[in-house]
Amino acid sequence: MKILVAAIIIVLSFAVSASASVPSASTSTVECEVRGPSSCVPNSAVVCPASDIDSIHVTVTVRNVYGDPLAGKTVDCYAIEVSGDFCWCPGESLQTDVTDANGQAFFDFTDFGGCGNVQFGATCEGVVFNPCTQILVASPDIDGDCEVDLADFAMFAGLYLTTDPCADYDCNGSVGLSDFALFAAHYLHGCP
Ligand SMILES: [Ca+2]
Ligand SMILES: [Ca+2]
Repeated sequence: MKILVAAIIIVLSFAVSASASVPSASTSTVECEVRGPSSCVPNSAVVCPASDIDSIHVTVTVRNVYGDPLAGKTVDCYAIEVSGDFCWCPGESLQTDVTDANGQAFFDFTDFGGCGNVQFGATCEGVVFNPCTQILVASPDIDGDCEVDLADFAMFAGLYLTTDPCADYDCNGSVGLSDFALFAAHYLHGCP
């Protein structure tokens, strides 16, 4: 009997210590924040493949089932295209980092183009976390091929004086001269 009890205690304590180091999808979080100079921040983002407008900062906090932060965990963070067409510069759509003492890893998604809705998700040791809320993204690379070129200019011209968010780079509700100024400033930009 004593041996059985001892065995049960050992098994239970092993199970507790094992789950204490296992990431939990129910307590871990993925939070996205738009940062940068455009007037669309913080509600939406304007990006350029040359990474010289806004960026989306993602904070992943890894916790175990008890809610304790887990340090030293390798996190994969990736873009999820919800709608629209996007282009990601090499190494941009999937990034890897290790959590710090607070169980946090940080990622910045900057070098991409296209228009539509994206969100960002993360996995850690095979556990898939809930992605952050969707973010509307616009870019002078309107067609999402990582080059701001003549094809994008033709699309911009077609959207001029409309209310299309894909070319409303200052988020004032319409596509006008100020949006064209931004488009022109990023003409011929591509991946770094
Ligand atoms: Ca393009
Ligand atoms: Ca505008």
